[in-house]
Amino acid sequence: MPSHPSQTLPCLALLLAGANALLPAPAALPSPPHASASASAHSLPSRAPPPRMLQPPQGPFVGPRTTPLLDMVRSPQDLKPFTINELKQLAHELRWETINAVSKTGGHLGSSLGVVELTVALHKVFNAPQDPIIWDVSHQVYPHKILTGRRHRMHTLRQAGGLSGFAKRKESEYDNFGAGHSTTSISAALGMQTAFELQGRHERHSIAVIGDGAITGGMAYEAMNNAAYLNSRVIVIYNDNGQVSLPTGTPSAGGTGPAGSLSAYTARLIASKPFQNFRDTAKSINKLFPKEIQEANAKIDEYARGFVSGGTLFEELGFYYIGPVDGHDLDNLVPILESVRDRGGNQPVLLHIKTQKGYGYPPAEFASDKYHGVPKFDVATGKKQVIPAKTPSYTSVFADTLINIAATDRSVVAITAAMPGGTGIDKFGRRFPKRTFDVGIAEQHAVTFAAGQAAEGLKPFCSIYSTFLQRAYDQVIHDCAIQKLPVRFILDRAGLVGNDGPTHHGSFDLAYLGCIPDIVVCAPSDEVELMNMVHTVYSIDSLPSALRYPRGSALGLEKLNDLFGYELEEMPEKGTVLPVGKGRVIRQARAGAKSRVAILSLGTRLACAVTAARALEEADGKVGVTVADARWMKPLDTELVGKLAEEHDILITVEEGSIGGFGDHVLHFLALSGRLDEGKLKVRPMVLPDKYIEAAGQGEQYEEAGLSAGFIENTARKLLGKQSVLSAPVAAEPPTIA
Ligand SMILES: Cc1ncc(C[n+]2csc(CCOP(=O)(O)OP(=O)(O)O)c2C)c(N)n1
Repeated sequence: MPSHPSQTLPCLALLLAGANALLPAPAALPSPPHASASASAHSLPSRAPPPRMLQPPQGPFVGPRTTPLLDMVRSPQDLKPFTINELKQLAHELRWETINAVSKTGGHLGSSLGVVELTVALHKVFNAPQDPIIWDVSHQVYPHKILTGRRHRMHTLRQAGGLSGFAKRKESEYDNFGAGHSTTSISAALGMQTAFELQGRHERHSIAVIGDGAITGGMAYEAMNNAAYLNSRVIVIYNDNGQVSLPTGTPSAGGTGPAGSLSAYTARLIASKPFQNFRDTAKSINKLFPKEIQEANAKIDEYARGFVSGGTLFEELGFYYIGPVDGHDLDNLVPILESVRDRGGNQPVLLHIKTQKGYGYPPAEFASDKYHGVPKFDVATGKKQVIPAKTPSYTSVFADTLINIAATDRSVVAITAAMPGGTGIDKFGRRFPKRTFDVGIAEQHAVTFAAGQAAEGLKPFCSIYSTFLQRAYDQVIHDCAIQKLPVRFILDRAGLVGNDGPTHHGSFDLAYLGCIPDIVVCAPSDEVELMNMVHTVYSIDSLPSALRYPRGSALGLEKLNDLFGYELEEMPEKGTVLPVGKGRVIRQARAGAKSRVAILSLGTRLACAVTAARALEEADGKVGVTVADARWMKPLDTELVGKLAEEHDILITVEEGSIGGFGDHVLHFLALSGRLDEGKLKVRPMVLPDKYIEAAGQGEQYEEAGLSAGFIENTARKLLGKQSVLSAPVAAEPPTIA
């Protein structure tokens, strides 16, 4: 085993000097490492090359009945004495433990299964948490959680009060850096390594594990560039599994190939004819060495590939590149990681491993989305427990509307940053492949790319989750708004998102967009309004515009007719262009009411506002409640706001966003226009509370945030001097900074 690659590697390096001349021409992708078609009790996944699965694999899929080795691991210290064979058995038990746990909670399965061996190897070789292991995105940390003392809590994964679905510093000392958004790991690891070096803790190692998706983000290159400049000994493990973008999110979504050219590039580095010839030569030269060195070199055979492809991008960035290595092969992975750990010198290292997403669980391997994110499922059959939605999602209403518009206008293009399934852009892409751009996990680039397209006369719809657009804030201002370039931002998942928790809530877009001059910001209250607003932003050619809507299902005909007074027999086929900056009144306060309340809502909380209004009027014949839908935050319908303020005693604003958003724009206008001067009008903005709302069901989160119908009703009751109908008084408490 090469305990000191600083001795063995230079031998090989010398041998291979000049190898760059033999750089292989790009070749076909080698077949990925593969699991057994079905796993039986106590059997390890076979390493035999797989037959390509054309038919769904047949179960039953069963894991080991007992987990003797996993039972011994309370912390990573417990697995240190394990032999490689024992580590393989541990990985097998860990894989099935992960499958069983996620089958009961739902979660990110495919990515976790792909890194089981890597997780075991890292905890064997490195000394976490003193050696921080930083998982990029950290959706693949379930095996890490199980090995680091959280096995007994896996049944609470992503549930209220339970384990987070991501790495979280406050959850465990082994989660050295939290995440949820991608491409932060190398910067964080470099920062930590720099701290160790400054503090004289030279024995420590910082390791970033980053996928071929996450490495499409620009920050990775900023960090790598800086790492070499700093002569840092940071370690980067590049987990290359060939899935960059997420085909998840819509039931019809198919698989998506890599959106980045890097993944394809690294795949081509391997297995070309000249390369194979070269390796044979290298092997025969190797035979001239003493036996121990031969063995060491054989163990790190994969190193040779790195030398052959000496001109790789990573080496240009100043990294010592090793790979590609089979990331499921513990026989190689452990000694290679030991070599990386024990190396001398002051150079950052990048170890390139090839893995298979969903590895070891045939239904996940077979599925086009590799079970990236799954609901609860039956382990034996792989069948997911999907409760069919009765109404379409807002995402699909958007996608269908955009498809209709694009059918008549060839200048309409759609952009996604690695989220084709989640944003509905996959659907658009199937219809208009040439007008669809998946740019990888590169939100900043997506926005400026769209700005460039707009500058040359295209009509870009740039669909990015609200939370991920945070990444591209300056691009929205500097590249779009200042230049008045008409990019249409479609912000999906605006508001509370449920089990992904705080890193994924779309809480801030109203606040961060509202303060930018020269941008239009709107939020539909229902699916008909969404259709109308897609048509409206399509028609806005003089400014950028942003349209935000939440995760989840639309209301459906029955509720639309009942709550909002529509008289629809079926959904309209297409939307109409709305007047920009004009809201609408949904219901008027009952005539002759003694106490008059106005609820002004922006977005889909409107349904709750109507429910609350009905309850208030029903409970007291002297109370009248008007409900209005603001539709636009920018430009604000000041005429409507002014009228509501003048004709009511109480004005409550409701939105699914943080402080600083719609309610503040209303208050600002009321204050500046003097409508608060006499002190008669009682105003209450209902916004998300000033804290991070933890993972839970979306419904539970609305309750916690105080944005359900009951809370709206209660806020009005309090202002009317009536008794609370809820145990918690009102949502609109002043924000505090803890
Ligand atoms: C900034 C940002 N944009 C988008 C996402 C959504 N997202 C989560 S995982 C993922 C793909 C990650 O691919 P990769 O890094 O290769 O990991 P894998 O799931 O393939 O193991 C994406 C796009 C995100 N988490 N962060």
